[in-house]
Amino acid sequence: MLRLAVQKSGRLQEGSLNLLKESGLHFSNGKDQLKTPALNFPVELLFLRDDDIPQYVEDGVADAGIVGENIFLEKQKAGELVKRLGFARCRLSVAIPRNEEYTGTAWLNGKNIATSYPNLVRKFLQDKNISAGIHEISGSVEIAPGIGLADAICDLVSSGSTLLSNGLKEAETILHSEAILIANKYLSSDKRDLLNQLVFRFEAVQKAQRNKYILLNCPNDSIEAIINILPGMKSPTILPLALPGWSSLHSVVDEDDFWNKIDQLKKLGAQGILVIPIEKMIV
Ligand code: PRT
Ligand code: ZN
Repeated sequence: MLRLAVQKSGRLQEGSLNLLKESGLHFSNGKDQLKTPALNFPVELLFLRDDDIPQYVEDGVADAGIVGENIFLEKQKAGELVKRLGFARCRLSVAIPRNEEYTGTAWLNGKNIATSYPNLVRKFLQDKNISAGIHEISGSVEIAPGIGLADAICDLVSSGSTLLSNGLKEAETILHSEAILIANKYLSSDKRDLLNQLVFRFEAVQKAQRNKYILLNCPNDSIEAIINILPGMKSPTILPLALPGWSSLHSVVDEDDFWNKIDQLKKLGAQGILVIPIEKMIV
């Protein structure tokens, strides 16, 4: 049985539970309990505050956990970063009052920075050779300059609207973060094996999210050119249409350059293009 820590409630919870669900794991009614076993895979979920997850993983109370990279790096607990999970993306940034003119990191010399991330801020200041005070607070960091508690803050930003509504502007980004899977460094071989199975499923889900299944009709003399644009996994499937001189071509396309490819395909005479989500993808 692998014990996996996830956030009890908050910004990481939905993404974590969705990933597990899409990976085929079923749970009875997780959220209100402290722990719950999966009904069809030897995993037990522990519901914890995100700040506590790195410690639990270091101690081996949890074998693995899903947590923000920001928390993992800040807490400085022993643990292995197993996989980036691509959700709960944000950045840890230094922000200053909007009416200040930011002249580069030297602006921070002699200033006071309020943050919930003292270790990451200290490291940033050391790397940049800046001497500034760090004022550790656990919440509502963005109000610190306004009430005269600090000259600047360092906090997580996603849309930037919290900074805006508190009269602040982003000056430096010190970390880009997303949800990550971490694990205890000394798992038994049985647990390591379960973790690998879980990672294999996560990867199948992530690959599927990045790719689309594409079907189109094309004149036979365009097939070769279209195969060059849509090489697919091994190679595309070609099926003859009832209409002579035409074929149906099925392939997989990466979502990122999807629109580019659609334009090229249309130029080659492709018609009836269908793009369909993929649920799981194992290469
Ligand atoms: O109760 P618990 O301790 O478990 O939860 P928490 O309140 O400490 O954390 P929570 O749920 O707020 O965030 C969990 C994780 O989500 C963080 O550690 C990050 O990895 C990730 N994440 C992603 C964020 C954000 N985006 C985010 N925008 N965490 C916090 N914020 C906050 C930020 O602190 C600021 O107050 O949102 C505000 C800024 O958002 P914008 O959109 O206005 O820029
Ligand atoms: Zn927290």
